[in-house]
Amino acid sequence: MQRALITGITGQDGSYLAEFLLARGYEVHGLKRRSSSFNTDRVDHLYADPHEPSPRFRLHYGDLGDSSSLAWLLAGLAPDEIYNLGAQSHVKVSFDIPEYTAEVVGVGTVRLLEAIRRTGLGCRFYQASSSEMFGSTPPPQSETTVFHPRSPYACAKVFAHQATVNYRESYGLHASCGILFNHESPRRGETFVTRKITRAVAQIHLGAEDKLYLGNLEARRDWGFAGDYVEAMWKMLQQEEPGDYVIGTGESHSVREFVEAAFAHAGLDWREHVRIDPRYYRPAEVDDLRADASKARTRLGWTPRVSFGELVKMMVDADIAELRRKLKGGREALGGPLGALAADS
Ligand code: NAP
Ligand code: F7E
Repeated sequence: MQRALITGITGQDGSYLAEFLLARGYEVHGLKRRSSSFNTDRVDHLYADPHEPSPRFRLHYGDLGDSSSLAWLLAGLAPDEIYNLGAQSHVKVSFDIPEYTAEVVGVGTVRLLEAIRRTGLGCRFYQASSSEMFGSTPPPQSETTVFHPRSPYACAKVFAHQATVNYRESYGLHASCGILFNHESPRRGETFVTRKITRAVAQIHLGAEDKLYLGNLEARRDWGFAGDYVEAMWKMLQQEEPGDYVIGTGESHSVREFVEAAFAHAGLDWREHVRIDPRYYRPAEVDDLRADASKARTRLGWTPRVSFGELVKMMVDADIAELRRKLKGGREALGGPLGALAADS
């Protein structure tokens, strides 16, 4: 049985990847941070009783800021594949906490690579690189496009990316970087723009809210479905030779187009509800991202399945269904107005 370790297993991608690997017969281990409140919502459905003789899904406390926990875990588990998805992944927040972001995203990756090297594991390694690394370089962006990062998050991802390439070249590690463009789902964090929009649409549709405050509506992103993208991560590690791959749909849309489509799907006119609040502007913006994923298509045989329109509908429908359930359950639906909830991101 193949054994995988996933950092960031409690995040959006970690949860889809864990499901994907379990379905392929893997034993899946995940790194989980200590938190004063529950942070395992996205993987609770995968929980296996640790008292069972050989549970195929296990979580372990650890942190990308803590080298010894990483080395100890690797030595004890000896995984065949490691997926490094853990990160402070919010671009706007990285301007507020740049040092922490660099520590977790950048140095955290080196900690993991160094733990692999020093324990002498012959495992395969996946690094979650990002289209944010391209920053202001115009589209389409491919594996050979120059990086021009525009945020502390993107700078840290460039460092982690280059460190991964360096460990591959220096020590022969089977290490691959997936340069993934934005990917979303009903499990997307609530302060990323797509989910912020679809949650607001659900609230407005069901009469729980009236306004949505957003920042720059003109930015363009290549949005795909997270469930499709975790398959590409796995495919990279099944190749005989490691390498770097751009993953995206090849189609870009503005934030405004996403807003229009989401409100229209719920029968609403977005102009009546959306307001601009400059607090959501970033010190430096990434204007236009669109993937040239031809290498992934030809070498990995990977193509996305879910279209932009299907993604918007999937997310709006899921948020409406979730809010209906909460309202029906008689619980406090959201704990405050949307503007307060989404405060600074
Ligand atoms: P996400 O939902 O924000 O999940 C991030 C994960 O990292 C969570 O499990 C989080 O734990 C964990 N984490 C944060 N700080 C940590 C630390 N100090 N030590 C260990 N774990 C830590 O992100 P995602 O959307 O799934 O993205 C997965 C990875 O792909 C990230 O590296 C992200 O930067 C990268 N990426 C994402 C996209 C995208 O569009 N989604 C595109 C390109 C690259 P908690 O649950 O406890 O917070
Ligand atoms: O912003 C604009 C904002 O926060 C998208 C992360 O997963 O993808 C993600 O980073 C765009 C930006 O994602 C609001 O200015 C307008 O232009 O959803 P986002 P991101 O910054 O693209 C990359 C690939 C990653 O690697 C990251 O980890 O939307 N925007 N108004 C807004 N954005 C937010 N969050 N909130 C707004 O109110």
